[in-house]
Amino acid sequence: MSDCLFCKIAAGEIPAQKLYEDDDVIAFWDISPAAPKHFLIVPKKHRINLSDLSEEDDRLIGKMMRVSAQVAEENGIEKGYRTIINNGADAGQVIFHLHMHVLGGRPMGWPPG
Ligand code: DGP
Repeated sequence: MSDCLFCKIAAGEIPAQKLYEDDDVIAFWDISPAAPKHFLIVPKKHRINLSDLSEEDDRLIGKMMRVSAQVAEENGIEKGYRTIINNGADAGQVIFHLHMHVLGGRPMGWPPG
């Protein structure tokens, strides 16, 4: 999508501090971290959020989950981290390109706010 920030980051048109990239997904540090380690896993395909997925995306979502664990381990938070998808404005989604937050490096409370 031409006017999407995360599409532009995925295409290399806007810089980000990349942690991982392959043909399907990219991971980069969140610009506004909510934990000592906070990165995002983003599919390169434009999907608005979970509600925008179809069956053809099943492998992609599986890869996002696996890559989150790999990048967490590479960045020293494998003993405990939280993955979050803010799905829709009421859940706090502000960037309408699907992304998974991965947060670690501090104790996490429950329930989340
Ligand atoms: P959400 O509220 O789930 O839509 O989270 C969007 C996240 O995206 C938020 O934690 C801040 C992050 N973010 C927004 N703009 C940029 C950017 O230009 N670069 C990076 N690295 N992260 C961004």
